[in-house]
Formats: sequence, C-alpha cells, structure tokens
Amino acid sequence: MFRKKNTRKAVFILIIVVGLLATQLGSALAATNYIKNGGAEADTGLTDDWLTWSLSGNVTQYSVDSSVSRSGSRSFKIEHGATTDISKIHQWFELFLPGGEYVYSGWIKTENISGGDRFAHLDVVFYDDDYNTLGAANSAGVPGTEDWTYVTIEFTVPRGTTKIDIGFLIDDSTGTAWFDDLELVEADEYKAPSTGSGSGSGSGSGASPATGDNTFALLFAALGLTASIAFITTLKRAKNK
Ligand SMILES: [Ca+2]
Repeated sequence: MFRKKNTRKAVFILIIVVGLLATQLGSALAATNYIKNGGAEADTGLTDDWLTWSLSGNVTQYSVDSSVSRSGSRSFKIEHGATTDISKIHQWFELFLPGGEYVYSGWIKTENISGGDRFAHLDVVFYDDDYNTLGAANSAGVPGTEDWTYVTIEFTVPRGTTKIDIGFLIDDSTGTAWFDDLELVEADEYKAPSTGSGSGSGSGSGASPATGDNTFALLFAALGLTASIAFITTLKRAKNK
C-alpha cells in the first residue's frame, strides 16, 4: 500500500519534470528576432523601423527595393557614391544587459562595390548614457558583385552599455548593396541557416532562419502539454480512488 503510493508519487514528479523540461525546450527552440522589419516587407521600412545615416551626407540613396529580395518581395538598398563616406541604415536598442551574448546576422547582395577595404557589411556599436562609444563590431565585408551572401556578428554587450546601434552599411567603398533578412537573436538561440543557397526558407518578417525549428518547438511544446494533462488526469483519478 505505502510502496504503491510512493511509486505513484515518483511517477507524478517525473511526469511534471519531463513536462516542464519539454515546455522549456519548446520555447527555447523558437528564437526571438529583436530586429523590427528585418525583411523589409513592412511599409514602415525606412520611416519608422529603420533610420538612415551618412557620415557627411554625401551622394547616397536609400530605398526599399521591391524588385530585389532574398525572401518575401523586398529588400533594403543603399547606393553609395563616395569612398570617403559611410552610408548606413540602423536601429537603436536599449534593452540589452551588459554581458549578454547575441548574434546579429543578415544577407547582403552587391553590385560593383569597390575602393577602400570595408565594402558592404553589418555593424554593431555600443554606447553609454552620454553616447560615448564603448566598442564596435563588424561582419565580414562583401566586395564586388556577389549574389546573396550570409554574414554574422557574434557579440557580448560590454559593461556600461545602455544603447546599442545595430545597422548595415556601405563603408568607404562605392557601389550598390541590398540587405535582407536581418536577425538579432540571443546567442544560445542562434542557428545558422541550413543552406547557404538562399532558398528563401526564412519568413518575410525574418522571424526564423529555418521552418524546421518551429516544427521542433511545436512538437516539444505539445509534448509538454500532453505530459501536463496526463499528470492532472492521473492526479484526479488518484483523488477519486
Ligand atoms: Ca525581404
């Protein structure tokens, strides 16, 4: 009698633990993309979600291009005419804790990017409350004329950071570049795209690099829910006995 009760108790606890773990795992697998409108698909592209900035306001044109895209139907386009300037599209973030680890990624397509040695790339700049620069990081630069190329920046938020500027740019080079599917996720949620071929598996909003991740997340969440329901049912049955 007592042994039976104890066994039942152990099974209940086991089911709870498995249920909780499965639910946690399910939510962990669905990475949150902190970038707003990373796929350029929303109409607020260069008015609300992203800002434009040029070092000296030189011959630069920024646009949302509805004839070129890696996924969905649009991408961001920068046409840059001076090798001594920077033309950048960017977003500000204020929610990240120092010490946090993140991965910023995106796709870049280029046409005649030349001059300088920085080309088209992604960047991250860290500031304190008074806008003093605390550090910066760049992705690899894409030169010349290249089809969609995947680039990343892995970074740890430096101590004292209260603002982070996240952007993509043409830096000291002339030419044209398109940017699409920008993502900013926590490092432990990051997954590289399964293929580099630009098959368009990412959603238009840039929510997830691969649809397979969501399937797994749903599976684990369902497993967690099933385990929880099984536990409650068993508990009710045990009470009624
Ligand atoms: Ca797009």
